[in-house]
Amino acid sequence: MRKILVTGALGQIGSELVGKLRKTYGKDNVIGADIREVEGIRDAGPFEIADVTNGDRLMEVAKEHKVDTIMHLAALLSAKAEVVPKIAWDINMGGLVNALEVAHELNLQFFTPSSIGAFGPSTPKDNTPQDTLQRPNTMYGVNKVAGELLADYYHHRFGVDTRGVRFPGLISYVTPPGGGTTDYAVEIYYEAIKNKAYSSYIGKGTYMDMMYMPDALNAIVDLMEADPAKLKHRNAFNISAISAAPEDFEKAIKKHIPEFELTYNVDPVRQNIADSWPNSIDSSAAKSEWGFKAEYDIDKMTKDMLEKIREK
Ligand code: AKB
Repeated sequence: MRKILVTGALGQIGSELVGKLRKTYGKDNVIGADIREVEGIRDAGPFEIADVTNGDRLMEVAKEHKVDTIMHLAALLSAKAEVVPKIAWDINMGGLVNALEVAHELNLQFFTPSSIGAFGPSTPKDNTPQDTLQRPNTMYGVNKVAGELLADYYHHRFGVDTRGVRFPGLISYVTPPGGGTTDYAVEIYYEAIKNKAYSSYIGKGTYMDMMYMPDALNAIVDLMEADPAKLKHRNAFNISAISAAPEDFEKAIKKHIPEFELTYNVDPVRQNIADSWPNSIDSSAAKSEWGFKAEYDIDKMTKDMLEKIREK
């Protein structure tokens, strides 16, 4: 049985991943860690306060709980990182190297997500290959490319079992994202139900990759359980389920809420970031090396999102 430490446990991915892992591996075998605490969090299972920029604290928590796996999720997202680039560097890179050091010293299996943000304006835009040009022009992108390389380095230099995916924009009804460029694709559902209207900060015709959270969580577990002998890549598998622009969400939502109205009020900062990212990425390496598959297309996801938000 695994014993897993999850950093960023209260974030968009962490708050759902911890629950899924506890169902799979047992409640006491998954330790959530975050920089803050919320009421009742310790009733659900083990939880520790830990700032990932403090390597000693991370080591202490990992040793105390005798974990064999670390899933390092704590990070600032793309739009927020443009507002505070130096802080983003400290958290995204400082936290990552600390988590990798813990994995190295304690011989832990390691997961951290990269992102479509690791690509830049000179990357091929359509069906973006697994191995291609990566010259991002955002702090988040610089962090993600450096992170992919660093995790590869810890694998080939020290033999750490590092693994990771390039996540697209993740859509979920549980914990809202904060500070991302793809956040509009979550907000649009809440506003569709509340106001039957949404004003998008991303312009018409701007395609980006997206994925529903259940597919993202399955991808993490499947990759971590994959036979290492089959992995040619390790830390930056392209994975995607949906390539969509705001008007595609509008069309899908209108099937359930015909009066829904989409307008545009483009935010130049987030639009610039979106324009530097691919329209669609090629997930074939993830499919062939560890069997990645996504269950949700935009219509299936939209139906579920609207139902679940209404139930809330
Ligand atoms: C963001 O928009 O910053 C994230 C991502 C695609 O990495 N959702």
